Amino acid sequence: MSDIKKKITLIGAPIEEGSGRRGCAMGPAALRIAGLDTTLAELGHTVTDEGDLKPLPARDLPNHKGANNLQIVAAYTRALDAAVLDVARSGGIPIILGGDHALAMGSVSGMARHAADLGRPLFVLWLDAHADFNSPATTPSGNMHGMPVAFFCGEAEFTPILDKDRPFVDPKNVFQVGIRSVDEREREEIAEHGVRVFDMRAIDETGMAHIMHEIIATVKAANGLLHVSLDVDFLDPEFAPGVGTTVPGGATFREAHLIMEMLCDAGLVASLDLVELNPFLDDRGKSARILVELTASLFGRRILDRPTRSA
Ligand code: Z70
Ligand code: MN
Ligand code: MN
Ligand code: MN
Repeated sequence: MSDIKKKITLIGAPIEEGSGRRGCAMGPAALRIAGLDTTLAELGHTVTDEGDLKPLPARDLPNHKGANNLQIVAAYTRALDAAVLDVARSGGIPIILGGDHALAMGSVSGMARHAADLGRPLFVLWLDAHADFNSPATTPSGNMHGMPVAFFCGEAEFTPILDKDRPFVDPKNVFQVGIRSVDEREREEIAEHGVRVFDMRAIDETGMAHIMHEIIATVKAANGLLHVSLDVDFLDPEFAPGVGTTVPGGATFREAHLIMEMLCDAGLVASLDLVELNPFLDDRGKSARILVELTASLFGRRILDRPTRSA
């Protein structure tokens, strides 16, 4: 499976206005400097870099007190929705170089449109310390990087940002892995909506391999497409310090690689976000490099040639 050569397109999305601090706009540059394109090309894939999106603020939208920088976040959402759909439709795998996690409103919307065109369900694997299930009505901060999952799961608060006819993702098709910082209202919302959550305790109790077998089997059984959204803070800060909010007790280097290796063998991944990298806070490029290494594992780098062990 993993030996299939792919058409991969890199899309830079230097948005930082969703995060409430500066630095994520440098993320795409750091991922390029860490060698993302050449690493993927060396694995035999055809890699195209579309450069960075430069969206114009969506001046048609009003300011909203629960949604900081709504105009620029909406602009990225619209631009990414279109760009990601375009790449996927032409048979490519979009990799979005973030940028803060608000960009997933656009990338997941684009993939949801693509999946709807194909008549297949879209699944999302959300690798993050946070649930990102706030809305302008529940947010404690107003920061829109804490909202993308609620957005693409169809919370009504968001309808002005993109047209209301966009397809949503069924919350039951969203797997959150690595969660360890959840707001009170988010706790209620994810339970109500039926998001499938594997928090750090679940990882410790059952092990990452078991969880991934279950996720992969579910997506396969439904003939689904899988979008992976990787927030740097999924990883323990020991391995990836280059992020605005470090949350202790995260995934290890090996757990993260195992996810990527198993996903590679499963051959289900249609698109990938690399988000929340803040090079201004990083330690000599360490976090940018680990994101490149993990992406390499997802696209075919392996230690030995052998298949995934069965569940
Ligand atoms: C909090 C909020 C957050 C980072 C997402 C935090 C959100 N739940 N922080 N990603 N780094 O403000 O909504
Ligand atoms: Mn996040
Ligand atoms: Mn996070
Ligand atoms: Mn709700």
